Amino acid sequence: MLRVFLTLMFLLLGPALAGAEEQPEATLYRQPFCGCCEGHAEHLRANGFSVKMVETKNLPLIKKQHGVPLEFEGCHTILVGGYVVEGHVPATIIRKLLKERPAIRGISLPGMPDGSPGMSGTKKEPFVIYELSGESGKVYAKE
Ligand SMILES: [Cu+2]
Repeated sequence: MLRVFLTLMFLLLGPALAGAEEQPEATLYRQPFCGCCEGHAEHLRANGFSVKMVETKNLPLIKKQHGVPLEFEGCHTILVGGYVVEGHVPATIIRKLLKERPAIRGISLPGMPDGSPGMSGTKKEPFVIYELSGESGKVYAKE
């Protein structure tokens, strides 16, 4: 009987646990009416993230609270897995961050580069994603 119970628990919980790992929960803070923020949220959802959108009229405060320096500000701020992700960072890089779990506050793709997820236009050069850490200007990844 115990064995049956354990097998059942495994069957019930196994997929749920795996699912939690594969579908990171992200909270995206944006200014009202930001269209490209919506575009980035759609990109993340299409890549298996669950995204909660929060509108705020005081985005600079959110950035300040999570230690995003002025020069690394993007157009919206995402909290995911204990990290802050600033701007239009591609989902693959966020997954890399969540997998590697480096000892940094987060990452940023400053500005709004053409062709980045959620942005229109065509990509002209590799996106440079910076670390948000004590070492200012350290590159986390290029995509
Ligand atoms: Cu944007």
